[in-house]
Amino acid sequence: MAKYLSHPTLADQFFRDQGSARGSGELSTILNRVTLAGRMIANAVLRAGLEGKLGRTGDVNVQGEEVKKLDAISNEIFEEVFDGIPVVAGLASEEREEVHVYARDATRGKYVLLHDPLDGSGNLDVNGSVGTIFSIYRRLDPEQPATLADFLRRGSEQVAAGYLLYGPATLFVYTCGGPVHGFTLDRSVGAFFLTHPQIQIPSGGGTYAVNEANERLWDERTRAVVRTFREGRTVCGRRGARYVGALVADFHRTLMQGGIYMYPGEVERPAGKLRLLYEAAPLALIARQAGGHASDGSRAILDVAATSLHQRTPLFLGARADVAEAERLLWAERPD
Ligand code: FBP
Repeated sequence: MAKYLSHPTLADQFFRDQGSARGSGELSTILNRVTLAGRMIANAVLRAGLEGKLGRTGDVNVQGEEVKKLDAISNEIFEEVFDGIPVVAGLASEEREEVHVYARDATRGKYVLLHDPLDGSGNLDVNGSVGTIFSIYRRLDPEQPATLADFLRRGSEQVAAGYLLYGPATLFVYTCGGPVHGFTLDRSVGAFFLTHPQIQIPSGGGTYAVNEANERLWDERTRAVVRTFREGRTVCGRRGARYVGALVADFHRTLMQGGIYMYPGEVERPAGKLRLLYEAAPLALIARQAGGHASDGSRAILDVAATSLHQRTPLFLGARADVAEAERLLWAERPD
């Protein structure tokens, strides 16, 4: 057992070892840059109250949502961190209407990265957990300059995806299409160490997470689904209720303990609130690789081909049996 190292396995060495079969090492470089951006955002979140960076910028983003100061700062951190390396040709962000293509030699940059730089930012001013979600694709034609087509993809084409969770500890969870691995930040040395290798979603137990205050917005089928989970009448058995209000935090609990996260469509907003490309699809890849599933209520999230950058989707995400039960209830002959 190491005497001084927090844990024997450092994230950057782990990425290289895992990627050695792939050879190029470019994906490892990108993942290391994501953890760098994550450490910078974790620090910005930690110090925001001390540096007057809580609250709003006064702007409204493409989503029609008020932008928090830390939303803008986190997005700028990503743009700066990835500007310095040639392997990423461009970024797409919840906070930017258009894709951000780096003005340099177009034949470099085999990859593009999509991200929600600060998910759950409504929690910031109350010191709640928040997160970052990222998704990486190989470009369609690296010989050509990056275009919107490189970003409008099907989730099953992702070469890597994951998230950072800024909670009591800062965690980094990712997959490159194989197992899901989790790392914990040792702030004293600024390094991530492997603490959760080969994560699998437990098949039983856990929680159901949904904003039940939205019940008035749902159709009867959706109300029946949530009522069945609330009353413990699903085929999976009883689930406790938890709702943090940050997708990353609610999903991480589901990944570790089991159950389901739901953000259903609404009568007036059938696609719901969450975005396909940089919220649902990356977490859907994590869920699948951890033995779980993600659905929009009828289709697997990973099968949905994006047609616009900020398109929304209903989301049922978590243990395979729980998501299947939600789908069954949504399409049952008549709501009970
Ligand atoms: P952003 O904060 O990045 O816009 O993410 C959307 C989100 O905050 C999720 O993290 C969270 O699960 C959900 O919205 C909460 O929505 P609501 O407040 O309507 O329950």
